This record gives sequence, structure tokens and C-alpha cells, in this order.
Amino acid sequence: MMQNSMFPNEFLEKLRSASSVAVLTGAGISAESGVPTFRGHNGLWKKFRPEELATVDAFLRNPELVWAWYQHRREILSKARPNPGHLALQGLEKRFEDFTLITQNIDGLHQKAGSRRIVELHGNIRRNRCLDCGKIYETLDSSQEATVPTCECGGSLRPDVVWFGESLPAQALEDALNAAIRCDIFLSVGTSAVVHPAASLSTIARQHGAFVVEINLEPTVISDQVDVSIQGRAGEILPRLMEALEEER
Ligand code: BV8
Ligand code: ZN
Repeated sequence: MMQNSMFPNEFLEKLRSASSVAVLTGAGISAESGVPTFRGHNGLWKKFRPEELATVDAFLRNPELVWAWYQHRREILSKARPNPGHLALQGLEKRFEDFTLITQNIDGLHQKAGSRRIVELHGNIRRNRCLDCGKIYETLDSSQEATVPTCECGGSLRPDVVWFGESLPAQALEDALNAAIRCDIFLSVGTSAVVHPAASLSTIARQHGAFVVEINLEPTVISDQVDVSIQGRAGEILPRLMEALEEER
């Protein structure tokens, strides 16, 4: 059998014998599905930085611009399918009793890939929420809306995502922290690890004794703090990790 030298034996052994696994994903895992990342070269929205558009102020100041940005992203997403990276994580989940997939992504591609134990830290672009009464709408109801739709109660809708300066959903954050604390293996996949508090999860996992592995196209601010940093495309590396796990010891 071809030995997968890409993965240190220590990592494979620990993963094979792990009883609790946590994975954090970022925009990088959806890049191969054609979904632009935030900070990469093909920046989402050329003129603006996400930090300038994904905020409450931007929405209150110019709701139509921010709404159009989300509709543009929904348009891109309507054509996006899970890639081999998403599918590999769906397979990995099946191998462990205690497995948590923590995602910063709002694209819903992990759900489409069949993953089940998902923690959405930053919400989901496929849902809208009423600013006044909090009622949730699936985007199917508004995907064609060119302008900001209104709720039955008369309030304006907004994408059900976490904007910069907003707190993360309390339950999601609690679930993510608990997973990072109890896991034996923590994988950080396709994230630049600059957005907090998600970016602190790998440090918390390490502090609680987890073996931390990064899989990312380029080095990040945590690359020299993890146990193993593997550079490359998630859509290629994760399926090979699944193969390596199947290989005899
Ligand atoms: C909060 C939803 C408490 C919306 C998003 C100064 C220091 C520290 C923190 C802060 C600070 N100033 C402000 C803050 C707080 C701020 C923050 O962290 N800012 C950063 C920019 C410094 N955080 C917040 O505001 C959070 N809330 O702190 O609440 C609070 C409450 C009240 C008052 C004050 C504080 C809320 C953060 C959530 C923001 N919402 N998304 C939307 O999407 O429209 S964040 C957004 O960035 C996405 O969710 C995205 O996932 C996330 C992180 O980006 P990444 O996923 O890492 O994507 P990125 O493009 O950066 O990187 C992709 C990586 O993949 C790259 O490294 C690339 O090399 C790699 N890659 C590319 N292709 C591939 C690949 N890897 C593998 N395979 C490939 N094929
Ligand atoms: Zn309402």
C-alpha cells in the first residue's frame, strides 16, 4: 500500500485511537465549490472589505447595498455543490461517536454534504431574520427579492448571519467551546484564523491537551502553534486522510 507520507504516523495513530474529534472549518473548505473566500486574492466583493459590509452599521446605513451583497452571494451559492473536502468530513464524522463539526461558514454546504453534528458559529445565509420580531424565514421565500423584504409584522428582514461586532449565538459558542475542550484531536481546515472568537478554539483545544492539526492552502497565524500544519487544498488532503485512516497500521 502506498504510504501516505503526507501525514505523520503520530497524527494517524492519535486520530485512529481518538474518542473525541473536533473540526473547525472556514471559507477555504468551500473555495473548491466555487465560493469565494474572504481574504484571498479573489476577494468576495472587490470594492469593499467584508468587515465593512458584514456589520449592523453598514446594514442600517445602506440596507439595499448590504442586501444586494448577500443576494449576490446567494446567487453564487445557488450553483455551489459540496466538494470532496466536505464529503470527506461527512465520512470522518461516521468514524467517531463524539465528533463535532464547527463551521464559520454560512453557506450550508456541510449540511448538503450530509454532515449532521454541525455547529454554525456565524449563522446561515440561507435564512433571513426579522429585525423586529426575530421571525426566521428560509431564503426560498426571498431569494428573488431585489430589495430588503419585510416581515408579516412589518419589520425589515436581514440575513440570519453574525455580523462583525455582534455576539455569536450563545448555544453555538458553548457547543464549540465544549467540543474544543474535550476533544483529543482538533482539525483547523481552510481558515486564516483571524476572526475571533472562532480563531481561539484551536488554542483552547491545545491548552486542554488536544493534538492540533491545520490543513490550509497557505500558512496562517496559527501555523507555528499547531502540532502539524499541512499545506494544500482541503478537497485533496481530506480525502487522502480518509484513505490513510483506512490503510493497515
Ligand atoms: C464578536 C458572517 C463579541 C457574515 C463572519 C481585534 C482583534 C481581535 C478581534 C477583534 C478585533 N477587532 C474586532 C474584533 C472582533 C471581530 C474580529 O475577530 N475581527 C477580525 C477581522 C479581527 N469579531 C467579531 O466581531 C465577532 N463577534 O467578537 O462578538 C463582541 C460583541 C459585541 C461587541 C464587541 C465584541 C463576530 C465575527 C463573525 C463575523 N462574521 N461571517 C458573512 O459571512 O457575511 S466572519 C467571516 O470571516 C466568515 O464567517 C469567515 O468564515 C470568517 C473567517 O474567515 P475564514 O473563514 O478564515 O476565511 P478567510 O478567507 O479569511 O481564509 C480562508 C483560508 O482558506 C485562507 O487562509 C486560504 O489560504 C485558505 N484556503 C483557500 N482555498 C483553500 C484554502 N484552504 C484549503 N483548501 C483550499 N482549497
Ligand atoms: Zn417580524
